[in-house]
Amino acid sequence: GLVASLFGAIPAFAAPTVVNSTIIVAKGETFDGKGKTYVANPSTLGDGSQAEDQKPVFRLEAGATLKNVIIGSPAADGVHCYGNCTISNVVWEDVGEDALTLKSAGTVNITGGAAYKAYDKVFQINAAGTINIKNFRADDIGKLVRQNGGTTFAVNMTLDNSDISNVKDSIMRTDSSTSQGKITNTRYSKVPTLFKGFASGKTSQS
Ligand code: ADA
Ligand code: CA
Ligand code: CA
Ligand code: CA
Repeated sequence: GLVASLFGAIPAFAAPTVVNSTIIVAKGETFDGKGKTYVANPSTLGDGSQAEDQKPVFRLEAGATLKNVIIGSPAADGVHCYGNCTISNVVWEDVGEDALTLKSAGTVNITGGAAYKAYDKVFQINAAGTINIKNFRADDIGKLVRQNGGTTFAVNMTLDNSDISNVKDSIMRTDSSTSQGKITNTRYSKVPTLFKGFASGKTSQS
């Protein structure tokens, strides 16, 4: 009927897809959400609070790509990357425990998209590697990138051409003397500290 065809024609009005069990993007595969919104089932994945050990909405195996996805609320533990992953035009409307975690060594390339309302961390780095963030927006967050507290492996963090506002702690934080942070061409508003915990000479900003 008329109502059904109107809803079909206007994707912005589509109901979110409730994810009951983690969506796995296999090695080397691409998941294209085509702009749809995905939310966690709070009773199976997690309620998006600060409780640890919630499950991710998406799990990316090595070399996988996630694109054109909106992660709504609740977001549980967001996205987990097991090795290299590509994140393109992914928006976290209300980050859960955190937005994305690097779970095993690799490079995370994040281009476009945004993250909002992260009580603490947006990108959690639990393994050695690189995180490159470009053309991104973040607002109302604790930290943009946090290398897991107390870890000493090397993480290379870059942020380019982005817009970051209303940060409680810092943009990039580590406890590792070998990690590096680099911020270029980025606009800030209400960001108290760009870098925390880096050794001298390991950060740059221009
Ligand atoms: C905290 C916690 C870690 C890990 C991390 C995460 O930093 O101490 O053990 O769970 O969160 O990956 O969310
Ligand atoms: Ca955590
Ligand atoms: Ca939140
Ligand atoms: Ca987490």
